[in-house]
Amino acid sequence: MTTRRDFLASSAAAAAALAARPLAAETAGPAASAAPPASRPVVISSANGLRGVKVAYDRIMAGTDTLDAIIAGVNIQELDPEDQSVGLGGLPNADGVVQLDASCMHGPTKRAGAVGCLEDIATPSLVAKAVMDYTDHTILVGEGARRFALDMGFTPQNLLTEKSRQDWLRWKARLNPNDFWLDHDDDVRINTTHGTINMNAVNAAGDISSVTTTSGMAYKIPGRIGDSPIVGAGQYCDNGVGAAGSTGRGEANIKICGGFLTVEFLRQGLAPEVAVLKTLERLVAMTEPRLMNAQGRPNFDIQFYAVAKDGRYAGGSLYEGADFAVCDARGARLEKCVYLFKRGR
Ligand code: SD4
Repeated sequence: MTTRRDFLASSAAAAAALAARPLAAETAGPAASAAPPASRPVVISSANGLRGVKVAYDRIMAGTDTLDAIIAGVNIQELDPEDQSVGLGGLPNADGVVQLDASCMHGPTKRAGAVGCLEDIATPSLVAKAVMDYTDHTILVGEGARRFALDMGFTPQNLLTEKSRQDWLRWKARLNPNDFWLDHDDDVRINTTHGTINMNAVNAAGDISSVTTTSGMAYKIPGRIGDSPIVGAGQYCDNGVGAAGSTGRGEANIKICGGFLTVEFLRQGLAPEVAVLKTLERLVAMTEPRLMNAQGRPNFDIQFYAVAKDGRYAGGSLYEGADFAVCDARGARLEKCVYLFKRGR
């Protein structure tokens, strides 16, 4: 059990570590020493999981396993047709087909499961868990993943909502001014919603799980999978250390195995807010010049979320302004991510 004094000491150490390292000058965010004492259980997620962290926390308090609890949490976004970045209603690929990715890890049993390019099933997080529970494999993709899901009793449905179909048609029409599609709605912005949901939890006994689920990048090339179904990138969990996951540009995360890397930084004893910032630094160092803006910074954003076994947690974003969701004994709320760069500088 981490005492308040232990936590403040580690927060002070984290602040000192931050000060000592060559992070970008404006590295900031909520002061580490302002963080409340760590407590367990705690559930954290990307900001769109605000409802989900509460559901997961309540289930954990009622004795549900951490992975079942957080999957129930992300199911809310997966089944919400209004969330155009996850599950039902997700924006489709370039062919107008919704293809979903998800992965999960269960700390106590050291197991993992994942699906990529899954069609017609609204809850890929549950299919990923079924891969984990019922097969000796880790990742199933495409038609094989779909057939597996049907065999496991999942119900197929059309995941392309009317709203997402209209958004896709608008994107398609504007692709090429010289093609035979007429560009309607000139004043309407093309919807390239970013989203994805990553959720991580530690219970009172210190058992940990993680899950990430997404419809991936809007209008992606058919067959593309992002970081979400890659164990070690989109999420990672080690029951002795902690869990971490990501939302944002998956192509950037895959190259640094960001979920795994963040957990390794926790293993080295770094505080979660330092761990996520160091992962972001590595990501910047691995970014190709073509993706850098005039200031030499990535022209995209990405977030990492981390929870340590003792209940400390943090969210980190490349750019200032991102929130993440937390639920613990103080209730469900959004908190600010620490960040590497201020916007527009
Ligand atoms: C992906 N990481 O497929 C996901 C997308 C995402 O906000 O998180 N968008 O690359």
